[in-house]
Amino acid sequence: MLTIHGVTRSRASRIIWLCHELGLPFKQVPVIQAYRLADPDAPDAPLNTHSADFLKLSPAGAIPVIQDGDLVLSESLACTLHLARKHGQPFGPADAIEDAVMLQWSFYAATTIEQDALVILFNHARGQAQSGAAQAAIAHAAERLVRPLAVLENHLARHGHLVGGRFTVADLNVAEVLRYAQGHGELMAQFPAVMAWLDDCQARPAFRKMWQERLAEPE
Ligand SMILES: N[C@@H](CCC(=O)N[C@@H](CS)C(=O)NCC(=O)O)C(=O)O
Repeated sequence: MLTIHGVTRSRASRIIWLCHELGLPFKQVPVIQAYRLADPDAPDAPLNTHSADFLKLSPAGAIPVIQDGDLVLSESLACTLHLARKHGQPFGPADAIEDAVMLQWSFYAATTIEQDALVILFNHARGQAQSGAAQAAIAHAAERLVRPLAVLENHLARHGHLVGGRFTVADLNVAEVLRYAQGHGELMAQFPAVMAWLDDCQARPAFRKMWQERLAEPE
């Protein structure tokens, strides 16, 4: 059986959402981020990204990691792309061309959107951006996101989905990255097709199941 190492309040959410879409059973090992613990190195600390046993699987010390048979794989987007490809349509590629375009959008999200979206998420989380520095960081990140969001807007307004006219792993990967910026209402409102698509992605029963599980975990 597939094993997912990582709590749901992490990028493991991406893999869990896909497993729910696929109806794929998995075992979850709730490795938690070390930075969320007061003393991750204490002998009685829960299994975390500093734990020696986990570092054997993930030298980078980051969740999520999956074990799928003999394969040990890190990088959340590589994990979803692997599982989608393995299980095929509708979430995975129909052919090499769809596969390439799914990679393209996933890399686009990881390299062009994720960092700035995280700045928005973390600065909102830290005291609702009341400090001037937090507000400046959010404004700068939002400005940088206008260009990739315009690219998405243009594509989604014409095609409805990222690849193949259906919901695929590419939509899932990009939606999960963009979720970090979703709290910036002013930014998102400039891109109605992106907002409608994101709403549709997050209305899917598999997303909602993952989200309920995530909310059930301690903050
Ligand atoms: N690019 C990696 C990023 C992995 C990552 O940074 N994971 C965070 C949690 S979402 C983590 O494990 N942080 C561990 C720590 O800082 O202790 C991926 O997509 O899997």
